[in-house]
Amino acid sequence: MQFAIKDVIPRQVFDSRANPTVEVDVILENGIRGRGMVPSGASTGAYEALELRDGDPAYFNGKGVKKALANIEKTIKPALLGKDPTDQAGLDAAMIALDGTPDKSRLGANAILGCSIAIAYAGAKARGLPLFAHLGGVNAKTLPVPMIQIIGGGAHALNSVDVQDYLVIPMSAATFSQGLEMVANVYHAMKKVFAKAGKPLSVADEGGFWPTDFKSNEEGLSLITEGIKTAGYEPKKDIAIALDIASSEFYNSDNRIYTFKLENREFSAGGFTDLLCEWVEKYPIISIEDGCSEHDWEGSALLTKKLGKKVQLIGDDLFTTNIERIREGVTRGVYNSVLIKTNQIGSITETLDAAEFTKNAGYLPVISARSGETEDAVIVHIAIATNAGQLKVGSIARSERGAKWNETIRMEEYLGKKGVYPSGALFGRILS
Ligand code: 2PG
Ligand code: MG
Repeated sequence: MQFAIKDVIPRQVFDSRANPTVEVDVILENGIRGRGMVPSGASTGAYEALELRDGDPAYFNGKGVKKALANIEKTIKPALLGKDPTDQAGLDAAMIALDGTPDKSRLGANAILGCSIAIAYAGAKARGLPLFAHLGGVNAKTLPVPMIQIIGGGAHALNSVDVQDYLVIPMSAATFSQGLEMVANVYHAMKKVFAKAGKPLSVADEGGFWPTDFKSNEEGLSLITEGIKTAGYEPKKDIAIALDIASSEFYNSDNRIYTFKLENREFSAGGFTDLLCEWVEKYPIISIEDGCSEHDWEGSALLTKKLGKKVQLIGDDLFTTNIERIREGVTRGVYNSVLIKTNQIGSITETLDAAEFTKNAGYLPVISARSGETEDAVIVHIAIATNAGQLKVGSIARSERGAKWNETIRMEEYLGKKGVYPSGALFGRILS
């Protein structure tokens, strides 16, 4: 078989935070090569699949991935050699069975995912198709509405603010490119807004602005609203704000308290969800991710009761791209949207399954990058393959982020008139 897998070559490379990560090349008999690179989170959910690190403090603070590489070499590679790379579901299932644990802790989710992505690229090339078409079939054609970080905080900026991501979503753009252009205009306008406010800046992990002297978490909301106006847009109608509160990072499960360290304030779930309601009243917010902790189902249900008809409520740490957890959320009526991250679950097939399950449940899937990224753009193809409608990548600046936005521009061009762009209409149900 000229398209059979002939070789699997794992190596350790570096991600955008200079941490080691897994890269895998899958090579076919006829020389075709597919390459997978594995991203890595910082504010990771407790229920994520296991990222296998070496744990040797003398080597990259324990973050080496040599054990994952060895698992690929010794256990995964022999199972893949001679196999058909277009059988994504079959090969992913084989790797999952070889691991045999619920959280991929034997071989490592990073080992399995690196191979899974490389297989996907090799399979697409073998079929002469762009990756999204290989994974999604003939009706894969929806370009994602971008969700783009303007200010980074939380674990991505030494906790200078408690809220992790202040992002924007273009609402009135007619095409993906136009939406990106609008966000780029806001990004540049923000430089003026920060200069006027006299804010010293650094760069957060996902390429967004990192203001080092915020006095409150709310400051980011008023500054971005000003940035939207400075760029010539009408807040909410043209460009809306999205937040990733990442509140698991500052929730104490023992006393069930949320703490904003920056402001020295403590909240019960009731108080914290009230604060989020106040922000929604005052600012052009359309989406809130992880408004309550991954350990706080009751708070999450309360937030849904208060805002579930007005705002997209995304579960990231709460759901961890895991169908069992998404099912629990749907059954409890918690949130209305799911963040989908490849390495939270650890294979392409399970990622596609999670997106499909989310859509079938009537929730909105948002395909997402991690804070530690690479030049790989597989998530763009997953977004189009699943017709998910939304993509969250971090900032519009920095090349590991640009790799995704630029790949989407290319796919928009490739799809041409066939491409569909959902625009702000995507939020019709929750805006009504
Ligand atoms: C998140 C991501 C991206 P991390 O929380 O959604 O912003 O961060 O990859 O660190 O989990
Ligand atoms: Mg998140």
